[in-house]
Amino acid sequence: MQRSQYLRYVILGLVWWVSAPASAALVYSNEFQGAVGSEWSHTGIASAPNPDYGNTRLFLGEFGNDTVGLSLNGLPTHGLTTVSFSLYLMRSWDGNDTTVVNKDPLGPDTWTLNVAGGPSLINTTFSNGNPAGQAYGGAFSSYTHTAWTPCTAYQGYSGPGPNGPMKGANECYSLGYKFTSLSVTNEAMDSVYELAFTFPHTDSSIMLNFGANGLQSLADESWGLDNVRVEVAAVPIPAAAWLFGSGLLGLIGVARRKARAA
Ligand SMILES: [Ca+2]
Ligand SMILES: [Ca+2]
Repeated sequence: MQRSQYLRYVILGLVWWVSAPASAALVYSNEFQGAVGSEWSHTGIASAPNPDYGNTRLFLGEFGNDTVGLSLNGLPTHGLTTVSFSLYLMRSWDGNDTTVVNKDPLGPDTWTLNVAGGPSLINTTFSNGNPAGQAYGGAFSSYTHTAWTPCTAYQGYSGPGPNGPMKGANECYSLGYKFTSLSVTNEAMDSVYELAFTFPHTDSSIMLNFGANGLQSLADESWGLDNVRVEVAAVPIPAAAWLFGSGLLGLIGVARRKARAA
């Protein structure tokens, strides 16, 4: 093979490699409509009481100040991992409220997700109506899995916290949970957030820890998970690689011109 022909193949190979899309592979999904496997540290299933669902909207829960682990092994070679899920928040989450009632602080009511031995993906507070507001302020996710209209509650919030209760929630009052205390009776109180995180990860196994802290009892504040998906992908080729690649092509061009001139 002539050197120029060889160079052409190298260049074609480089162009293919740089322009090949990073395809994602779904390695795990669970809608919790059946039995839960040993990949989960907690296997309890709850049913959203909204009668519109006919008791068929099942999810992993209910949890309080628990750490709920998802352990996956045998992942294919990858550079990035994405975890996405529906977070169900039931009853009177207090967000940023630190008021102490009967020696018991109402909050902050914190929810977290981290990768064992890896990054913390979220560490925030949520409020299902407490006017102290919440730390989470994400925009509505574009991903929705039900016909429920995205919640518009508290859009005109002007309270003390940075974000109003239920800011960024995809659903409000849709699960059918009710809360009763000294001041309210059977008040609808729940929200659903569609969350997704992508992070660098190369190990063939992963342990995801979902958790909450600062909560009162389950009858007062609880949470659950649904529609959990884990995907892995190759690292997309960044702009720097394009520049490097085009620089390399330029160098090859110079080398060829020199070879021809010699
Ligand atoms: Ca479900
Ligand atoms: Ca609380």
